[in-house]
Amino acid sequence: MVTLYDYGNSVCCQKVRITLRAKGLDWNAIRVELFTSEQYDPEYLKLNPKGVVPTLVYNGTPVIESTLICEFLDDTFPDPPLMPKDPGERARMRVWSKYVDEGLFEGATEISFSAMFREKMKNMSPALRERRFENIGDPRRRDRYHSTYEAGVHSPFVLYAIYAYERAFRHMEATLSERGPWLLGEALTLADINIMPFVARLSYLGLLEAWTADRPRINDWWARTQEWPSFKRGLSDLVTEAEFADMRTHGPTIREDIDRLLVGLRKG
Ligand SMILES: N[C@@H](CCC(=O)N[C@@H](CS)C(=O)NCC(=O)O)C(=O)O
Repeated sequence: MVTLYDYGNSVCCQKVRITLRAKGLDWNAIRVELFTSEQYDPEYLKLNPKGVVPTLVYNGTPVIESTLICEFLDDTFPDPPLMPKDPGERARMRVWSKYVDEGLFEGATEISFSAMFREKMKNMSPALRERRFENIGDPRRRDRYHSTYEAGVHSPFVLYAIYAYERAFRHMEATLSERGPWLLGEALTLADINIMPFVARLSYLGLLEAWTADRPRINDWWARTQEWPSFKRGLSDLVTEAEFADMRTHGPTIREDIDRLLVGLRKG
């Protein structure tokens, strides 16, 4: 029995849900309300000491960290395989999870925060807002949230986010031109699944073009991704109309700033 502690429009949960769908698995979903800080409930912290989603529980064993959860699912349910057997190819696959874990995750959060969640948080009571900033006392995370809350798109964390996407997309375009149609070649792997929610988020915010206007191979990859049934069933079908509308409305408000910052970054 697979249980997933989940939150609808969370990029990390989306990775896991796509993988579950690709494996043909059903799961029991338990929604953790991030905006009312249910992730800090002491019982939940026993499963996930970081106080974040997702957490997967399989036969009583909790597994945390979305990248590790996806690999765990592939090890536990080998059909169809989503990781190459060859160690060199496997290392190549993990380069893409590194991009996510060392830049794109924070990047997607900061860009979404500056465009959208920031507005939502302005309407919270100060006590609830502070509690959300605090997380479980992680000072780096608190400073990052504070910075983007105060300065919006002018926070240095948004600049780091834009750079993280630029670096990953530069490599992605070059890789797809050498091997495609997927990141490791013929077979769709966890490399692609890892990246999917992060491209989807920019696209739904109406911002993807800022990076990909002159990157046709990423656009082809994204078009193929949107047609893949496991992507639809694990991600796009589960985003609510209200969430789509929020992203569509708020994303474009930071487009000019993103363009300006990208120009600066590309000049070096
Ligand atoms: N590296 C972790 C990151 C998990 C994470 O931070 N998840 C976000 C949602 S995408 C979360 O739970 N945030 C809680 C919060 O914002 O307080 C993973 O990949 O699982």
